[in-house]
Amino acid sequence: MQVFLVRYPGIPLSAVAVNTGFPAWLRLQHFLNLFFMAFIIRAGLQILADHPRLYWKRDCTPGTEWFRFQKAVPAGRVWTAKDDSVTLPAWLGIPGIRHSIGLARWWHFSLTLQWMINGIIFYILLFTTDQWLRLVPTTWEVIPNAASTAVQYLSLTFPADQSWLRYNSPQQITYFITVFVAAPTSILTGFMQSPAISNRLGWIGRAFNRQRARSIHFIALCWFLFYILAHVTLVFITGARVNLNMMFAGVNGGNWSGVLMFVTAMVLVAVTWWLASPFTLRHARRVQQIGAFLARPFNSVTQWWDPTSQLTEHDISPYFWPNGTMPASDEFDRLVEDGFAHYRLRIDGLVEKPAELSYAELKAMPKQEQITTHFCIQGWSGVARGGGVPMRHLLDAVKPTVDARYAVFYSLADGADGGRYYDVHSIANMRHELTILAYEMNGAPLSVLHGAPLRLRCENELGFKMVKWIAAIEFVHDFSDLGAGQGGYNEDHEFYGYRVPI
Ligand SMILES: Nc1nc2c(c(=O)[nH]1)N[C@H]1C(S)=C(S)[C@@H](COP(=O)(O)O)O[C@H]1N2
Ligand SMILES: [Mo]
Repeated sequence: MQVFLVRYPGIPLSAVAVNTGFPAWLRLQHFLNLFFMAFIIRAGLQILADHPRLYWKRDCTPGTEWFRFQKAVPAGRVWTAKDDSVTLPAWLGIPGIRHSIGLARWWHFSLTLQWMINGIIFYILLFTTDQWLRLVPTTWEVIPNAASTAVQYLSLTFPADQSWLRYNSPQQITYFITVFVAAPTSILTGFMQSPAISNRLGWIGRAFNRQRARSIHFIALCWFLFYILAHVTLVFITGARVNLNMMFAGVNGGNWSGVLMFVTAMVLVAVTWWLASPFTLRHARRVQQIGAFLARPFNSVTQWWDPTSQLTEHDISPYFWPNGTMPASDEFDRLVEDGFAHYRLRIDGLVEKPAELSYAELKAMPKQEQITTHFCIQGWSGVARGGGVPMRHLLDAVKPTVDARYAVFYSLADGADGGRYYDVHSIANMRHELTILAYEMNGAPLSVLHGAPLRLRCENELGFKMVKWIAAIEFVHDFSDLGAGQGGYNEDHEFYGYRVPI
Protein backbone atom coordinates (compact mmCIF):
# COMPACT_ATOMS: atom_id res chain seq x y z
CA MET A 1 0.00 0.00 0.00
CA GLN A 2 2.84 2.37 0.87
CA VAL A 3 4.51 1.68 -2.44
CA PHE A 4 1.19 2.16 -4.27
CA LEU A 5 0.56 5.51 -2.56
CA VAL A 6 4.03 6.76 -3.41
CA ARG A 7 3.71 5.67 -7.00
CA TYR A 8 0.16 7.07 -7.29
CA PRO A 9 -0.04 10.01 -4.88
CA GLY A 10 -3.50 11.05 -6.12
CA ILE A 11 -2.49 13.19 -9.05
CA PRO A 12 -0.60 11.74 -12.03
CA LEU A 13 3.08 12.77 -11.82
CA SER A 14 2.80 13.97 -15.42
CA ALA A 15 -0.11 16.39 -14.66
CA VAL A 16 0.67 19.85 -16.00
CA ALA A 17 -0.07 22.81 -13.73
CA VAL A 18 -2.60 25.48 -14.73
CA ASN A 19 -0.91 28.89 -14.63
CA THR A 20 -3.95 31.12 -14.82
CA GLY A 21 -5.55 30.38 -11.43
CA PHE A 22 -9.32 30.86 -11.39
CA PRO A 23 -10.02 33.69 -13.85
CA ALA A 24 -13.12 35.88 -13.56
CA TRP A 25 -14.90 34.25 -16.53
CA LEU A 26 -14.53 30.84 -14.94
CA ARG A 27 -15.88 32.03 -11.60
CA LEU A 28 -18.82 33.82 -13.22
CA GLN A 29 -19.64 30.81 -15.39
CA HIS A 30 -19.45 28.52 -12.38
CA PHE A 31 -21.97 30.70 -10.58
CA LEU A 32 -24.31 30.99 -13.58
CA ASN A 33 -24.12 27.26 -14.05
CA LEU A 34 -25.17 26.49 -10.49
CA PHE A 35 -27.87 29.15 -10.64
CA PHE A 36 -29.41 27.80 -13.87
CA MET A 37 -29.04 24.19 -12.78
CA ALA A 38 -30.95 24.79 -9.55
CA PHE A 39 -34.06 25.93 -11.43
CA ILE A 40 -33.66 23.55 -14.37
CA ILE A 41 -33.68 20.68 -11.86
CA ARG A 42 -36.67 22.01 -9.94
CA ALA A 43 -38.70 22.50 -13.12
CA GLY A 44 -37.49 19.12 -14.40
CA LEU A 45 -38.82 17.39 -11.30
CA GLN A 46 -42.14 19.16 -11.83
CA ILE A 47 -42.25 17.83 -15.39
CA LEU A 48 -41.42 14.33 -14.15
CA ALA A 49 -44.20 14.54 -11.55
CA ASP A 50 -46.73 15.00 -14.35
CA HIS A 51 -46.13 11.41 -15.42
CA PRO A 52 -44.30 9.94 -12.43
CA ARG A 53 -43.22 6.72 -14.13
CA LEU A 54 -40.13 5.76 -16.12
CA TYR A 55 -39.96 3.04 -18.73
CA TRP A 56 -37.54 1.60 -21.27
CA LYS A 57 -40.19 0.77 -23.82
CA ARG A 58 -42.09 3.26 -25.92
CA ASP A 59 -45.54 1.90 -25.04
CA CYS A 60 -45.62 2.94 -21.35
CA THR A 61 -47.74 -0.05 -20.38
CA PRO A 62 -48.56 0.17 -16.67
CA GLY A 63 -46.53 -2.39 -14.76
CA THR A 64 -43.56 -2.13 -17.12
CA GLU A 65 -42.07 0.92 -15.43
CA TRP A 66 -38.63 0.53 -13.79
CA PHE A 67 -39.30 3.47 -11.49
CA ARG A 68 -42.42 5.24 -10.27
CA PHE A 69 -43.53 7.50 -7.45
CA GLN A 70 -47.21 6.87 -7.89
CA LYS A 71 -49.36 3.85 -7.01
CA ALA A 72 -50.13 1.16 -9.60
CA VAL A 73 -52.74 2.15 -12.19
CA PRO A 74 -56.11 1.26 -10.64
CA ALA A 75 -58.09 -1.42 -12.45
CA GLY A 76 -61.78 -1.24 -13.28
CA ARG A 77 -62.00 2.50 -13.91
CA VAL A 78 -60.76 5.02 -16.44
CA TRP A 79 -57.46 6.37 -15.14
CA THR A 80 -56.15 9.11 -17.39
CA ALA A 81 -52.60 10.41 -17.53
CA LYS A 82 -53.91 13.60 -15.92
CA ASP A 83 -55.32 11.57 -13.01
CA ASP A 84 -51.84 10.10 -12.64
CA SER A 85 -50.05 13.41 -12.08
CA VAL A 86 -48.64 13.87 -8.55
CA THR A 87 -48.16 17.01 -6.46
CA LEU A 88 -44.73 18.30 -5.47
CA PRO A 89 -44.22 20.77 -2.64
CA ALA A 90 -43.98 24.39 -3.84
CA TRP A 91 -40.41 24.76 -2.52
CA LEU A 92 -39.30 21.84 -4.67
CA GLY A 93 -41.21 21.89 -7.94
CA ILE A 94 -41.83 25.01 -9.99
CA PRO A 95 -44.62 26.09 -9.66
CA GLY A 96 -45.31 23.34 -7.16
CA ILE A 97 -48.97 22.60 -7.82
CA ARG A 98 -50.40 19.46 -9.37
CA HIS A 99 -50.32 19.12 -13.17
CA SER A 100 -48.46 22.37 -13.80
CA ILE A 101 -46.19 21.02 -16.53
CA GLY A 102 -47.07 23.90 -18.86
CA LEU A 103 -45.43 26.47 -16.61
CA ALA A 104 -42.64 24.13 -15.52
CA ARG A 105 -41.66 23.61 -19.17
CA TRP A 106 -41.16 27.33 -19.70
CA TRP A 107 -38.72 27.44 -16.81
CA HIS A 108 -37.03 24.26 -17.94
CA PHE A 109 -36.60 25.29 -21.58
CA SER A 110 -35.77 28.98 -21.08
CA LEU A 111 -33.11 28.25 -18.51
CA THR A 112 -31.78 25.27 -20.44
CA LEU A 113 -31.11 27.60 -23.35
CA GLN A 114 -29.21 30.01 -21.09
CA TRP A 115 -27.39 27.08 -19.52
CA MET A 116 -26.42 25.75 -22.96
CA ILE A 117 -25.11 29.16 -24.05
CA ASN A 118 -23.15 29.38 -20.82
CA GLY A 119 -21.85 25.87 -21.44
CA ILE A 120 -20.79 26.55 -25.02
CA ILE A 121 -18.89 29.68 -23.96
CA PHE A 122 -17.34 27.63 -21.17
CA TYR A 123 -16.16 24.93 -23.59
CA ILE A 124 -14.66 27.58 -25.87
CA LEU A 125 -12.84 29.43 -23.10
CA LEU A 126 -11.71 26.18 -21.55
CA PHE A 127 -9.91 25.09 -24.70
CA THR A 128 -8.58 28.49 -25.74
CA THR A 129 -6.86 28.82 -22.36
CA ASP A 130 -4.96 26.29 -20.26
CA GLN A 131 -8.01 25.67 -18.05
CA TRP A 132 -8.93 22.47 -19.89
CA LEU A 133 -5.93 20.86 -18.19
CA ARG A 134 -7.92 20.88 -14.96
CA LEU A 135 -10.78 18.84 -16.36
CA VAL A 136 -9.48 16.58 -19.10
CA PRO A 137 -7.49 13.53 -18.00
CA THR A 138 -4.48 13.10 -20.30
CA THR A 139 -3.26 9.76 -18.91
CA TRP A 140 -4.87 6.51 -17.72
CA GLU A 141 -2.94 7.01 -14.51
CA VAL A 142 -5.91 9.01 -13.24
CA ILE A 143 -7.55 5.69 -12.43
CA PRO A 144 -4.98 4.29 -9.93
CA ASN A 145 -4.55 7.83 -8.66
CA ALA A 146 -8.28 8.08 -8.03
CA ALA A 147 -8.12 4.81 -6.08
CA SER A 148 -5.20 6.21 -4.13
CA THR A 149 -7.09 9.40 -3.27
CA ALA A 150 -10.08 7.34 -2.15
CA VAL A 151 -7.83 5.33 0.18
CA GLN A 152 -6.37 8.53 1.58
CA TYR A 153 -9.81 10.03 2.21
CA LEU A 154 -11.03 6.81 3.82
CA SER A 155 -8.02 6.72 6.12
CA LEU A 156 -8.91 10.32 7.02
CA THR A 157 -5.49 11.65 6.08
CA PHE A 158 -6.68 14.00 3.37
CA PRO A 159 -4.25 14.39 0.48
CA ALA A 160 -2.44 17.72 0.19
CA ASP A 161 -4.67 20.04 -1.81
CA GLN A 162 -3.22 21.47 -5.01
CA SER A 163 -6.49 22.72 -6.49
CA TRP A 164 -5.03 26.10 -7.41
CA LEU A 165 -2.76 24.34 -9.88
CA ARG A 166 -4.41 21.02 -10.63
CA TYR A 167 -7.18 18.79 -9.42
CA ASN A 168 -6.69 15.37 -7.92
CA SER A 169 -7.75 12.40 -10.00
CA PRO A 170 -11.22 11.71 -8.54
CA GLN A 171 -11.99 15.41 -8.92
CA GLN A 172 -10.78 15.39 -12.48
CA ILE A 173 -12.78 12.27 -13.35
CA THR A 174 -16.04 13.47 -11.78
CA TYR A 175 -15.73 16.96 -13.24
CA PHE A 176 -14.96 15.49 -16.63
CA ILE A 177 -18.00 13.20 -16.50
CA THR A 178 -20.21 16.07 -15.38
CA VAL A 179 -19.06 18.57 -18.00
CA PHE A 180 -18.40 16.29 -20.95
CA VAL A 181 -20.75 13.35 -20.44
CA ALA A 182 -23.70 14.18 -18.19
CA ALA A 183 -24.38 17.66 -19.62
CA PRO A 184 -24.38 16.68 -23.32
CA THR A 185 -26.34 13.51 -22.49
CA SER A 186 -29.03 15.59 -20.79
CA ILE A 187 -29.31 17.92 -23.75
CA LEU A 188 -29.43 15.13 -26.30
CA THR A 189 -31.97 13.06 -24.39
CA GLY A 190 -34.02 16.19 -23.79
CA PHE A 191 -34.32 16.83 -27.52
CA MET A 192 -34.98 13.17 -28.26
CA GLN A 193 -38.22 13.33 -26.29
CA SER A 194 -39.59 15.70 -28.92
CA PRO A 195 -42.23 14.23 -31.25
CA ALA A 196 -40.93 16.22 -34.21
CA ILE A 197 -37.32 15.14 -33.72
CA SER A 198 -37.94 11.56 -32.60
CA ASN A 199 -40.30 10.92 -35.51
CA ARG A 200 -37.68 12.15 -37.95
CA LEU A 201 -34.69 10.20 -36.70
CA GLY A 202 -35.46 6.86 -38.36
CA TRP A 203 -33.88 3.88 -36.58
CA ILE A 204 -32.21 6.14 -34.02
CA GLY A 205 -35.61 7.46 -32.96
CA ARG A 206 -36.88 3.90 -32.76
CA ALA A 207 -33.92 2.50 -30.82
CA PHE A 208 -33.60 5.51 -28.52
CA ASN A 209 -37.31 5.99 -28.20
CA ARG A 210 -38.82 8.69 -26.04
CA GLN A 211 -39.03 6.55 -22.91
CA ARG A 212 -35.37 5.55 -23.13
CA ALA A 213 -34.45 9.18 -23.66
CA ARG A 214 -36.59 10.15 -20.69
CA SER A 215 -35.08 7.42 -18.50
CA ILE A 216 -31.52 8.38 -19.43
CA HIS A 217 -32.40 12.05 -18.90
CA PHE A 218 -33.43 11.04 -15.37
CA ILE A 219 -30.25 9.00 -14.78
CA ALA A 220 -28.24 12.05 -15.84
CA LEU A 221 -30.20 14.02 -13.25
CA CYS A 222 -29.28 11.42 -10.63
CA TRP A 223 -25.63 11.87 -11.58
CA PHE A 224 -25.94 15.64 -11.20
CA LEU A 225 -27.61 15.26 -7.79
CA PHE A 226 -24.91 12.83 -6.63
CA TYR A 227 -22.25 15.16 -8.01
CA ILE A 228 -23.70 18.24 -6.31
CA LEU A 229 -23.89 16.43 -2.98
CA ALA A 230 -20.34 15.07 -3.17
CA HIS A 231 -18.86 18.29 -4.55
CA VAL A 232 -20.46 20.58 -1.99
CA THR A 233 -19.64 18.24 0.89
CA LEU A 234 -16.00 18.03 -0.12
CA VAL A 235 -15.73 21.78 -0.67
CA PHE A 236 -16.77 22.23 2.94
CA ILE A 237 -14.83 19.45 4.64
CA THR A 238 -11.53 19.98 2.84
CA GLY A 239 -11.00 23.62 3.79
CA ALA A 240 -14.04 25.70 2.96
CA ARG A 241 -12.36 29.09 3.16
CA VAL A 242 -9.52 28.22 0.82
CA ASN A 243 -11.85 26.43 -1.59
CA LEU A 244 -14.41 29.23 -1.69
CA ASN A 245 -11.63 31.75 -2.18
CA MET A 246 -10.53 29.99 -5.34
CA MET A 247 -13.91 29.59 -7.00
CA PHE A 248 -15.62 32.78 -5.80
CA ALA A 249 -12.87 35.35 -5.20
CA GLY A 250 -10.18 33.97 -7.47
CA VAL A 251 -7.51 34.17 -4.79
CA ASN A 252 -5.21 31.52 -3.41
CA GLY A 253 -5.27 31.93 0.33
CA GLY A 254 -7.22 31.85 3.55
CA ASN A 255 -8.89 35.27 3.87
CA TRP A 256 -12.67 35.73 4.05
CA SER A 257 -13.36 37.32 0.65
CA GLY A 258 -14.45 34.07 -0.98
CA VAL A 259 -16.84 33.26 1.87
CA LEU A 260 -18.39 36.70 1.55
CA MET A 261 -18.92 36.33 -2.18
CA PHE A 262 -20.24 32.81 -1.75
CA VAL A 263 -22.77 33.91 0.87
CA THR A 264 -23.92 36.75 -1.40
CA ALA A 265 -24.34 34.31 -4.28
CA MET A 266 -26.28 31.88 -2.11
CA VAL A 267 -28.59 34.64 -0.88
CA LEU A 268 -29.35 35.43 -4.52
CA VAL A 269 -30.11 31.77 -5.22
CA ALA A 270 -32.22 31.45 -2.05
CA VAL A 271 -34.31 34.55 -2.74
CA THR A 272 -34.92 33.48 -6.35
CA TRP A 273 -35.70 29.96 -5.13
CA TRP A 274 -38.17 31.37 -2.62
CA LEU A 275 -39.92 33.58 -5.16
CA ALA A 276 -39.96 31.24 -8.17
CA SER A 277 -43.15 29.30 -7.41
CA PRO A 278 -45.34 32.14 -6.07
CA PHE A 279 -44.21 34.44 -8.88
CA THR A 280 -44.99 31.78 -11.48
CA LEU A 281 -48.49 31.18 -10.14
CA ARG A 282 -49.24 34.86 -9.76
CA HIS A 283 -47.93 35.88 -13.19
CA ALA A 284 -48.61 32.66 -15.07
CA ARG A 285 -49.49 34.35 -18.37
CA ARG A 286 -46.36 36.48 -18.16
CA VAL A 287 -44.24 33.39 -17.52
CA GLN A 288 -45.85 31.75 -20.55
CA GLN A 289 -45.08 34.77 -22.73
CA ILE A 290 -41.50 35.22 -21.55
CA GLY A 291 -40.99 31.46 -21.80
CA ALA A 292 -42.33 31.35 -25.35
CA PHE A 293 -39.98 34.20 -26.25
CA LEU A 294 -36.91 32.68 -24.61
CA ALA A 295 -37.60 29.18 -25.87
CA ARG A 296 -38.22 30.33 -29.44
CA PRO A 297 -34.91 28.87 -30.67
CA PHE A 298 -36.04 25.43 -29.44
CA ASN A 299 -39.36 25.97 -31.11
CA SER A 300 -37.69 26.74 -34.44
CA VAL A 301 -35.37 23.77 -34.13
CA THR A 302 -38.22 21.35 -33.47
CA GLN A 303 -40.40 22.77 -36.23
CA TRP A 304 -37.60 22.25 -38.68
CA TRP A 305 -37.83 18.45 -38.30
CA ASP A 306 -40.54 16.97 -40.44
CA PRO A 307 -41.96 13.66 -39.24
CA THR A 308 -42.17 10.49 -41.26
CA SER A 309 -44.00 7.32 -40.40
CA GLN A 310 -41.43 4.64 -39.66
CA LEU A 311 -43.18 2.04 -37.57
CA THR A 312 -44.63 -1.38 -38.24
CA GLU A 313 -47.38 -3.59 -36.90
CA HIS A 314 -44.91 -4.97 -34.30
CA ASP A 315 -44.51 -1.56 -32.75
CA ILE A 316 -48.19 -1.12 -31.87
CA SER A 317 -48.53 -0.67 -28.11
CA PRO A 318 -50.44 -3.20 -26.06
CA TYR A 319 -51.63 -0.26 -23.95
CA PHE A 320 -52.41 3.34 -24.85
CA TRP A 321 -52.85 5.81 -22.02
CA PRO A 322 -56.13 7.73 -22.29
CA ASN A 323 -56.07 11.42 -21.52
CA GLY A 324 -58.24 14.49 -21.33
CA THR A 325 -61.70 15.45 -20.14
CA MET A 326 -64.44 13.19 -21.46
CA PRO A 327 -67.57 14.59 -23.12
CA ALA A 328 -70.40 14.87 -20.63
CA SER A 329 -73.55 16.00 -22.43
CA ASP A 330 -76.87 14.49 -23.49
CA GLU A 331 -76.08 15.68 -27.00
CA PHE A 332 -72.98 13.49 -27.06
CA ASP A 333 -74.71 10.52 -25.45
CA ARG A 334 -77.38 10.63 -28.15
CA LEU A 335 -74.71 10.66 -30.86
CA VAL A 336 -73.08 7.58 -29.35
CA GLU A 337 -76.42 5.80 -28.94
CA ASP A 338 -77.20 5.60 -32.63
CA GLY A 339 -73.62 4.94 -33.72
CA PHE A 340 -73.01 8.54 -34.84
CA ALA A 341 -75.69 8.29 -37.55
CA HIS A 342 -76.73 11.86 -36.69
CA TYR A 343 -73.21 13.18 -36.36
CA ARG A 344 -72.22 16.07 -38.65
CA LEU A 345 -68.73 17.55 -38.99
CA ARG A 346 -69.15 21.26 -39.65
CA ILE A 347 -66.37 22.96 -41.66
CA ASP A 348 -66.75 26.70 -42.10
CA GLY A 349 -65.11 30.09 -41.60
CA LEU A 350 -62.78 31.39 -44.31
CA VAL A 351 -63.57 28.72 -46.90
CA GLU A 352 -65.11 28.89 -50.33
CA LYS A 353 -67.31 25.84 -49.79
CA PRO A 354 -68.49 25.35 -46.22
CA ALA A 355 -69.53 21.76 -45.58
CA GLU A 356 -71.43 19.53 -43.21
CA LEU A 357 -70.23 15.97 -43.49
CA SER A 358 -71.92 12.94 -42.00
CA TYR A 359 -70.02 10.03 -40.48
CA ALA A 360 -70.87 7.94 -43.57
CA GLU A 361 -69.69 10.68 -45.94
CA LEU A 362 -66.39 10.97 -44.10
CA LYS A 363 -65.87 7.22 -44.28
CA ALA A 364 -66.60 7.29 -48.00
CA MET A 365 -63.71 9.69 -48.58
CA PRO A 366 -60.19 8.42 -49.38
CA LYS A 367 -58.82 6.70 -46.30
CA GLN A 368 -55.26 6.77 -45.02
CA GLU A 369 -53.72 4.51 -42.42
CA GLN A 370 -50.52 5.18 -40.50
CA ILE A 371 -48.68 3.66 -37.57
CA THR A 372 -47.32 6.47 -35.47
CA THR A 373 -46.22 7.37 -31.97
CA HIS A 374 -48.33 9.63 -29.81
CA PHE A 375 -46.31 11.99 -27.60
CA CYS A 376 -48.21 13.46 -24.68
CA ILE A 377 -46.72 16.60 -23.17
CA GLN A 378 -46.82 14.82 -19.80
CA GLY A 379 -44.13 12.39 -20.92
CA TRP A 380 -45.85 9.16 -21.94
CA SER A 381 -46.01 7.79 -25.46
CA GLY A 382 -47.86 5.05 -27.29
CA VAL A 383 -48.00 3.59 -30.77
CA ALA A 384 -51.21 2.93 -32.66
CA ARG A 385 -52.44 2.51 -36.19
CA GLY A 386 -54.69 5.43 -37.03
CA GLY A 387 -57.10 5.36 -39.93
CA GLY A 388 -59.10 8.23 -41.32
CA VAL A 389 -59.50 11.05 -43.80
CA PRO A 390 -56.36 13.03 -44.67
CA MET A 391 -56.87 16.69 -43.89
CA ARG A 392 -55.44 17.66 -47.27
CA HIS A 393 -58.50 16.08 -48.95
CA LEU A 394 -60.85 18.07 -46.76
CA LEU A 395 -58.88 21.21 -47.54
CA ASP A 396 -59.24 20.50 -51.25
CA ALA A 397 -62.97 20.03 -50.75
CA VAL A 398 -63.74 23.18 -48.73
CA LYS A 399 -61.05 25.40 -50.30
CA PRO A 400 -59.76 27.76 -47.60
CA THR A 401 -59.55 31.34 -48.89
CA VAL A 402 -56.21 33.14 -49.26
CA ASP A 403 -56.97 34.92 -45.98
CA ALA A 404 -57.23 31.68 -44.02
CA ARG A 405 -54.11 30.96 -42.00
CA TYR A 406 -55.28 28.64 -39.26
CA ALA A 407 -57.66 25.75 -38.73
CA VAL A 408 -59.48 25.74 -35.41
CA PHE A 409 -60.73 22.40 -34.12
CA TYR A 410 -63.67 22.54 -31.71
CA SER A 411 -64.51 19.55 -29.57
CA LEU A 412 -67.89 18.21 -28.51
CA ALA A 413 -66.35 18.03 -25.02
CA ASP A 414 -65.48 20.75 -22.56
CA GLY A 415 -62.00 21.12 -21.11
CA ALA A 416 -61.11 20.48 -17.46
CA ASP A 417 -62.02 24.01 -16.26
CA GLY A 418 -65.22 24.26 -18.30
CA GLY A 419 -65.65 25.89 -21.70
CA ARG A 420 -65.19 24.18 -25.04
CA TYR A 421 -61.95 22.32 -25.72
CA TYR A 422 -60.38 23.60 -28.92
CA ASP A 423 -57.02 23.91 -30.58
CA VAL A 424 -55.49 25.84 -33.47
CA HIS A 425 -53.20 24.56 -36.22
CA SER A 426 -51.42 26.24 -39.10
CA ILE A 427 -52.74 25.44 -42.58
CA ALA A 428 -49.30 24.21 -43.59
CA ASN A 429 -49.52 21.59 -40.87
CA MET A 430 -52.96 20.59 -42.10
CA ARG A 431 -51.52 19.88 -45.55
CA HIS A 432 -48.91 17.58 -44.04
CA GLU A 433 -49.16 14.05 -45.38
CA LEU A 434 -49.50 12.60 -41.86
CA THR A 435 -52.33 14.86 -40.72
CA ILE A 436 -55.58 12.91 -40.64
CA LEU A 437 -59.00 12.98 -39.04
CA ALA A 438 -59.00 9.52 -37.54
CA TYR A 439 -62.15 7.43 -37.06
CA GLU A 440 -60.25 4.17 -36.56
CA MET A 441 -57.64 3.01 -34.10
CA ASN A 442 -55.78 -0.27 -34.59
CA GLY A 443 -58.22 -1.38 -37.26
CA ALA A 444 -61.32 -0.98 -35.11
CA PRO A 445 -63.71 1.98 -34.90
CA LEU A 446 -62.22 4.63 -32.63
CA SER A 447 -63.49 4.21 -29.06
CA VAL A 448 -65.23 7.04 -27.25
CA LEU A 449 -62.35 7.04 -24.75
CA HIS A 450 -59.90 7.87 -27.55
CA GLY A 451 -62.05 10.44 -29.33
CA ALA A 452 -64.93 8.92 -31.32
CA PRO A 453 -66.35 9.82 -33.72
CA LEU A 454 -63.32 11.83 -34.94
CA ARG A 455 -59.97 12.87 -33.54
CA LEU A 456 -57.10 14.72 -35.11
CA ARG A 457 -53.69 13.11 -35.70
CA CYS A 458 -50.91 15.54 -36.48
CA GLU A 459 -47.59 13.79 -35.97
CA ASN A 460 -45.22 16.69 -35.47
CA GLU A 461 -47.23 17.92 -32.52
CA LEU A 462 -47.77 16.95 -28.90
CA GLY A 463 -50.92 15.07 -27.89
CA PHE A 464 -52.85 18.01 -26.52
CA LYS A 465 -53.02 19.54 -30.01
CA MET A 466 -54.88 16.49 -31.32
CA VAL A 467 -58.44 17.39 -30.46
CA LYS A 468 -60.71 14.44 -29.72
CA TRP A 469 -64.50 14.25 -30.27
CA ILE A 470 -64.28 16.87 -33.03
CA ALA A 471 -67.46 18.91 -33.56
CA ALA A 472 -66.31 21.47 -36.11
CA ILE A 473 -63.37 22.94 -37.99
CA GLU A 474 -63.27 26.67 -38.59
CA PHE A 475 -60.74 28.42 -40.81
CA VAL A 476 -59.57 31.78 -39.49
CA HIS A 477 -57.03 34.49 -40.17
CA ASP A 478 -56.09 35.06 -36.56
CA PHE A 479 -56.75 33.31 -33.24
CA SER A 480 -56.17 36.13 -30.80
CA ASP A 481 -59.93 36.61 -30.29
CA LEU A 482 -60.56 32.93 -29.49
CA GLY A 483 -60.64 31.97 -25.83
CA ALA A 484 -57.74 33.65 -24.05
CA GLY A 485 -56.06 34.08 -27.44
CA GLN A 486 -53.24 31.59 -26.89
CA GLY A 487 -54.19 29.18 -29.67
CA GLY A 488 -55.97 26.42 -27.78
CA TYR A 489 -57.68 25.30 -24.60
CA ASN A 490 -54.55 24.01 -22.89
CA GLU A 491 -52.59 27.01 -24.16
CA ASP A 492 -55.22 29.24 -22.50
CA HIS A 493 -55.77 27.26 -19.30
CA GLU A 494 -52.55 25.38 -18.67
CA PHE A 495 -50.11 27.83 -20.26
CA TYR A 496 -48.83 25.32 -22.80
CA GLY A 497 -47.01 26.65 -25.86
CA TYR A 498 -49.03 27.09 -29.05
CA ARG A 499 -46.18 25.28 -30.77
CA VAL A 500 -43.22 23.77 -28.95
CA PRO A 501 -43.18 20.13 -30.08
CA ILE A 502 -40.39 19.17 -27.70
N1 LIG B 1 -61.49 17.33 -26.58
C1 LIG B 1 -60.33 16.99 -26.04
N2 LIG B 1 -59.35 16.52 -26.82
C2 LIG B 1 -58.15 16.15 -26.28
C3 LIG B 1 -57.93 16.29 -24.89
C4 LIG B 1 -58.98 16.80 -24.09
O1 LIG B 1 -58.86 16.95 -22.86
N3 LIG B 1 -60.16 17.13 -24.69
N4 LIG B 1 -56.71 15.90 -24.37
C5 LIG B 1 -55.58 15.88 -25.28
C6 LIG B 1 -54.41 15.25 -24.72
S1 LIG B 1 -53.57 16.12 -23.52
C7 LIG B 1 -53.91 14.08 -25.19
S2 LIG B 1 -52.43 13.45 -24.68
C8 LIG B 1 -54.67 13.27 -26.17
C9 LIG B 1 -54.90 11.91 -25.59
O2 LIG B 1 -55.46 11.07 -26.54
P1 LIG B 1 -55.78 9.58 -26.13
O3 LIG B 1 -56.83 9.61 -25.06
O4 LIG B 1 -56.25 8.90 -27.37
O5 LIG B 1 -54.53 8.99 -25.60
O6 LIG B 1 -55.91 13.87 -26.50
C10 LIG B 1 -55.90 15.25 -26.62
N5 LIG B 1 -57.19 15.67 -27.09
MO1 LIG C 1 -51.46 15.15 -23.33
